[in-house]
Amino acid sequence: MEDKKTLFSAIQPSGILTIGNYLGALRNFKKLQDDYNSIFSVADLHTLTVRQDPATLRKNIYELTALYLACGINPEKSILFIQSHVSAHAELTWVLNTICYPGELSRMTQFKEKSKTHEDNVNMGLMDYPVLMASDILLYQSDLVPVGADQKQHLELSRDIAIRFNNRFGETFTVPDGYIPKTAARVMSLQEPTKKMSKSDANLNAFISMDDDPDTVIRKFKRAVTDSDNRIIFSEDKPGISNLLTIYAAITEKSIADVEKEFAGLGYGDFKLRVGEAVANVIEPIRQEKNKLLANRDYLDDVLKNGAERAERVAYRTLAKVYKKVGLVARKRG
Ligand code: ATP
Ligand code: LTN
Repeated sequence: MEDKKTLFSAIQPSGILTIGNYLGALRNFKKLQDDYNSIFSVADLHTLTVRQDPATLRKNIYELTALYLACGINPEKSILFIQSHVSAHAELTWVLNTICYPGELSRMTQFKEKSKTHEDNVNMGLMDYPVLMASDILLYQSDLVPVGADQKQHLELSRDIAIRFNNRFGETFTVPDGYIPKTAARVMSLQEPTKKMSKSDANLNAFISMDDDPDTVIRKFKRAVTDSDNRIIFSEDKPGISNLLTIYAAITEKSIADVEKEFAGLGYGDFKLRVGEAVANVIEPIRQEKNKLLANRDYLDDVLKNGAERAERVAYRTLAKVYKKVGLVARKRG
């Protein structure tokens, strides 16, 4: 690999991605990939922590792979692979589990939230989720991890785990930094703008999926919840309007202040239409490209095979180092 810093990120194939995932994470991956040795993963093992229909999961893994590529991840430069194809992720998780504590894991906000939304299936994997995530990051000696704001706490835990291991066993892991975008790090629901936009929301009008066609996008924005006055300004007491301004600013790459000026005096109806059109303009070509790629399964398999081979070389080097540091005996080969 070239002498650049390393970037790692992953997304769960837990459904069709939303514009929250796109603006908060995926879009930044493309922007950063040239400046780093970049590694992107389809976090399929993470997805198992909530109940999945096996056939749908299999489909979503290819959907996400095609979406990464359609969003501009270049497999010639960056490594794109499926997490479960590199078994070192699960193996390092085992070792890191032995230096992590139930108390710190049960305190994680995401664990507490998901324990409520999936109260019929609060399993060990759900609690261990951040340790697997730390393994993903630490295996590649990652310097930078771009994620949305909701992953900040998990990222901090990854840093703590790296530091804890290094202190106990000697310098082993790079301590990673997070990269959280300035705008759109937390895109909110269109129906309940105090809640994060989520691909698993039961209300389909609450999120814009990267698979929505332009008419659907515009219709969903028209229905977006606003408020009763009619000023288009960014303000804490106007979560609906602020969210729409944020989405528009992020998608058009303008500042919030410029966007406020652009819309001054406009009615909410016209404003929502303009936001919808801007979003549709950006995501429609991505949707078309993704569908083209999905039709070529051999190509996707080839990219993933090559990605896993390249990822595995780096990952096993780190895993061997870890096994040695903790006192395991290396297997003799040949
Ligand atoms: P789930 O709802 O299935 O738990 P998720 O969308 O929260 O999934 P991922 O698909 O793994 O989780 O998230 C991928 C990336 O998208 C992460 O970096 C996450 O921080 C980011 N992300 C998720 N939701 C949003 C959002 N509403 N706004 C901005 N970024 C987001
Ligand atoms: N938990 C992340 C997805 C994820 C991830 C990672 C992100 C899994 N492994 C490693 C960054 C680095 C989420 O966004 N829900």
